[in-house]
Amino acid sequence: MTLRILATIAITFLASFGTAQAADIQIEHQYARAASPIAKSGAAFMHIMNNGAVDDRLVAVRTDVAMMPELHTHIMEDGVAKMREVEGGFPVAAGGFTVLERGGLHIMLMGLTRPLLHGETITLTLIFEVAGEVTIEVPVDNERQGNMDMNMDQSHDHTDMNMNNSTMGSSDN
Ligand SMILES: [Cu+2]
Repeated sequence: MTLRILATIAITFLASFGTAQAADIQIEHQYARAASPIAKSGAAFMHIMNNGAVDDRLVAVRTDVAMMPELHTHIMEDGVAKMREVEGGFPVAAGGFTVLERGGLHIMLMGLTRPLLHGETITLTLIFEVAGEVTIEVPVDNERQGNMDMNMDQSHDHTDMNMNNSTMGSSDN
């Protein structure tokens, strides 16, 4: 009897691995911006929630507004803030979330095919290792101040700016 229950649990557990899908990924607070109308690149920021039972990873982005979307982070090198492409993408833990924000992880829209005009909406297709493709609409907000979204968001508790905490456990709700 006990074995039978264990087997059932095991099968359910294994099945949950195979069924991770786009529905498990939830995007909130997304916006994009460009420093100026003639900027050759822009960036997109958002909160990525993983409601699934499997750790996932944002591995690539596709969009018609940029020829080379890249996954970037900021690092300090000799006291100078620099951007760097993140090999392997951004992890999003099962039941957790990852914050893309100014000064931290972000989607860099390299080689803009057109200006990012304030108030318009662009489309990004986020490609996850497990969940597959998630296509989202992203408003262009060129007036938003850096990290202001931290204050506007009462639903999550991420007041710590430290990048090591950009991927946290299930502390949100
Ligand atoms: Cu960048």
